Amino acid sequence: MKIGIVCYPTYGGSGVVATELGKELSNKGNKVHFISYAVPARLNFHNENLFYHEVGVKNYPLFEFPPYELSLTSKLVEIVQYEKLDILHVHYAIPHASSALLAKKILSSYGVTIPIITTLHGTDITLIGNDPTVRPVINYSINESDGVTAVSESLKKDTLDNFDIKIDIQVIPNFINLKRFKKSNDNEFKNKICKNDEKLILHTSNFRKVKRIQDVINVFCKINKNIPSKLVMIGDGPERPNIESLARATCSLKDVTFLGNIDNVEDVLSNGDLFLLPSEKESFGLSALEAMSSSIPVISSNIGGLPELIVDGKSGFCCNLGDINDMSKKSLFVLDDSNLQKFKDNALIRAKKYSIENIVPDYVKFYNNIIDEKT
Ligand code: GMT
Repeated sequence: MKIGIVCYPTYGGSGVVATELGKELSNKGNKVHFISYAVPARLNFHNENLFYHEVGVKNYPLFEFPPYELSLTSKLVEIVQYEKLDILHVHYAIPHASSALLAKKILSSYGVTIPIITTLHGTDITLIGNDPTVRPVINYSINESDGVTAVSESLKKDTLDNFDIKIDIQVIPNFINLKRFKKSNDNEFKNKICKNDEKLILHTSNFRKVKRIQDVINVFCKINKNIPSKLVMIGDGPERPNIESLARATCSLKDVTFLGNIDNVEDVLSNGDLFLLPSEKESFGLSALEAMSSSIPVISSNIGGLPELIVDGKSGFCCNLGDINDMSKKSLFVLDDSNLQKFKDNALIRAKKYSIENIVPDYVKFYNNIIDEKT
């Protein structure tokens, strides 16, 4: 199959899912063409089946804003036509699905048919979906796609509840490469941070408000009062300065480390004891799955897709949003030496359900059904 993938190239979960999907499909012999404005962050390997096409945006004095969507549309028209793609898989309704739909119309005027699959990852539905400046475009882009997937039952429900949806939405969850995200026995990273055998607590995100990172700090402070522990924060984003100030004001600074964005997240996760994800919205929670694959139990909020992923009381706990006391209490329970190994084992068992080998074939089946139906 020849597949075009359109995604955000940044560190966010949607870009990671799109990139890992494309890499796996190319390993299976499909020709995969990534189309974006920069090389996707995890597109760090190459084989003869992988291609990247950059969308260049020209800005003329006439335009107050650079017209990215139009450049993307034109690039899609070019690549579908000349690479003879069988299907376009776009991640996010706006602007990717809306651009792809315009490209499809243009291509049909040349006699070229291209089915469009849109995957919903969350932010377009749960955060910006109700904004009247984009709502009609999101609604239209979902309904006019040839196939639509959502990354959790919760996101599917939110989409159906908040939009006027006429198309069936298939749930295909996030997936994980268990060979890459795995517990390591050498403790190399942990030994550097936890010199006195403290417990290693971790958080990864893009430091947006919706992640409620202040809860991570506050929960950690309570853990730290009871158990010798260190907190390592991975990622970067708008809230980082506020959170660093909060950490300085409330915790023992020598116990909190901010790593920023790093490429080798798996090395840090490979020695962790507990992962905190107290988000206000989380349509799936890929970072929690990466932790669980590394045998790390997760304490999270009970919102979005998190309760579908984390088996409460087994691979971690899902607590009420913002309930710092409950999150701290449950963290201490998990970290207790008589419980920790069981939670770690269960986290890995749960992650195996979402292995790349289990989930990617669902996308392939979905592509084939849509191609058969629409061409
Ligand atoms: O979590 C983020 O802020 C990044 C965001 C994105 O748009 O890349 O992630 C979303 O998609 C991921 C992949 O499907 C999901 O695992 C995340 O839960 C989802 N984030 C939110 O819903 C906030």
